[in-house]
Amino acid sequence: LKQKGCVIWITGLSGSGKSTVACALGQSLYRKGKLSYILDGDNVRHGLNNDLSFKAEDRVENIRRIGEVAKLFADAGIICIASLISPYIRDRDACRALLPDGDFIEVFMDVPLEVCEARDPKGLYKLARAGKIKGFTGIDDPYEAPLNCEVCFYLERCREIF
Ligand code: GGZ
Repeated sequence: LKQKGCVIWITGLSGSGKSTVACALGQSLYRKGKLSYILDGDNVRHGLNNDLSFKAEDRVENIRRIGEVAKLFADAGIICIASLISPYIRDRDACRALLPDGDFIEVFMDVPLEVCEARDPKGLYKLARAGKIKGFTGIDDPYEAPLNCEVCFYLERCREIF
């Protein structure tokens, strides 16, 4: 196998375009003959992580498990694209620390809350504002933006893509 594995970790608010970028990246890698696999927080929460809620300690565990699985994929020579809110710097850094230097590429979807909220693809912000979802990231739960990410998608660029 000629391919070397790595982890591309996409972080950002709900509705910031993580899954869209993950998908586009997966397709682009496929066209180049590279094997990749997407671990999407929302999907993994239906299976492996279906015992976890959105409380802080469960988010920590969600991120930890996805980080460990992503490392297994990278060890197997696969480009693993992890796409989850992963709101805490500490936990993203812990996932980074699992991999050799340079093998963890952090991608920040730098889209302001107002823009994500205006998009509201699943109507979740509306429910959160109405108090029907408690502890929604960006509304009444924190999001810690990366300080040292490898790639940053700024709003202007995102407007072009979406
Ligand atoms: C944030 C929530 C919540 C709360 C449900 N807070 O846009 P989506 O719908 O498809 O993606 C969000 C997804 C977040 O799961 P993650 O595993 O990525 O989160 S974390 O990394 O923080 O563990 C959103 C939906 O689940 N969702 N309730 N309270 N997002």
